[in-house]
Amino acid sequence: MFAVVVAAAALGWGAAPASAHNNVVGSSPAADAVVTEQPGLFSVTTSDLLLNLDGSGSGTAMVVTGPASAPLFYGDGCATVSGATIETAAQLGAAGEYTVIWQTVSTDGHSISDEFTFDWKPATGQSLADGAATAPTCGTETDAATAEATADAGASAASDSPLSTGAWIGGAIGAILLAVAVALFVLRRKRRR
Ligand SMILES: [Cu+2]
Repeated sequence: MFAVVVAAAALGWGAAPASAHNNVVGSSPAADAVVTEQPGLFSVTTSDLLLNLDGSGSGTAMVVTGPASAPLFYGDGCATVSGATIETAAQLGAAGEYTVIWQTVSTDGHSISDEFTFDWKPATGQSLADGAATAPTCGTETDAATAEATADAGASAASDSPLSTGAWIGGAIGAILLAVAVALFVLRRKRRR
């Protein structure tokens, strides 16, 4: 699996101009797919290597949300960068349409983000996750624990409106800009030597 990703990254690297924006070449699950078993991992593969700014995937985030009627959030919001691919782990909840929202940093240093949807029709015997009422922010365990407690509390907690996906992306873009600034600063220092 890892070798395939690396090979795809190498092909993308050779085919695309070095300064180009990465394009999305695929995802797992595929966009608009009907999914019947817990995928476990969700990924987006792009046409070129992604910037892994500090080696820990800062500037990259993914969240799985759904179903459409009363969206909850699944996973911890953390995503890992591997070559041209980003991925996150999550267990899905009730059946319905789910959206994977993601963002990462293109080879040229630009932030790229998008989303795709798929249809979750769990086969019998699939265990379903509860989901969280608020969007996860990777690395803040306290927020995640609070969100899960809120979700468990049920309908009475519905007044805590979930963070909109726009606000979620907006907050993370600030982190990306900072990370890019740091990366450029480090690159300049290296060139001077
Ligand atoms: Cu670009």
